[in-house]
Amino acid sequence: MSGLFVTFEGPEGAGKSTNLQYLAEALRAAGADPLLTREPGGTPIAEQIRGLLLANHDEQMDDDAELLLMFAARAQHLNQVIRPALAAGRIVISDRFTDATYAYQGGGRGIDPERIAVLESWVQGKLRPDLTLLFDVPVDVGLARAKARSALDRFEQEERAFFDAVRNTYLSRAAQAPERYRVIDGSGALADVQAALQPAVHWILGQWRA
Ligand code: Z5A
Repeated sequence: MSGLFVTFEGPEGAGKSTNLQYLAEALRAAGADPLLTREPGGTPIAEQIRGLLLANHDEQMDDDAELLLMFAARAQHLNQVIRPALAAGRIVISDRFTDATYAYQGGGRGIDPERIAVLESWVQGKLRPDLTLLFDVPVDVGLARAKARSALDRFEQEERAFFDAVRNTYLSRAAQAPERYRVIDGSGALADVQAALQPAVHWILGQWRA
């Protein structure tokens, strides 16, 4: 793989989508042509799986079904979009990836991370992000932003303990692999968050030019 794989992670309302667009503009201004994508989703089939995952249903979704659907969408996304773009040397920026599975299905739902690791190896082989930007916000701040923006999806209706576990799992994974993660405080004013992103912008451009 000759491209660069960057992922954006964090709890709801952390500002991932907003700052992803900002990063993309900064990269384009420097002459790069990043591919922007998201999970679950990123291809027509994977977007249909996303619809299933985020919709509110009368029937409760089984935790294992949820986990497997995340990886089904990921397999499609990886093979149709991410791997070809990396092979073509592009910078790929994904709004969420497998760290979200560890945080939501592992931390939030309580699924054993070793089971997630089995699926990660199966679907991804050795492919892992080169850089993960983790936008961290207190749960109350993120939920207030999400509520102000739109109707709540199936995940956003979870209990407070679920979101605490999601946030703690993200932070603990970042602490265990500091070479891959940059933790960015997403709770301040947008200008401050974007200032905090500058070192990552420079790092990505440095890798891309190398
Ligand atoms: N999920 C999973 O469980 N397992 C997996 O493996 C994967 C995903 C891959 C995807 O939903 C759901 O799937 C997600 C996890 C689960 N759970 N939920 N919910 P999604 O993609 O629709 O939702 P999201 O990823 O949580 O994104 P979000 O709620 O849209 O949050 P965001 O992208 O981090 O934030 P934003 O859209 O940039 O900003 C939210 C609002 O806050 C918006 O109105 C902004 O204008 C505002 N904002 C952003 N930054 C600021 C600052 N700094 N100050 C003030 N206001 C701000």
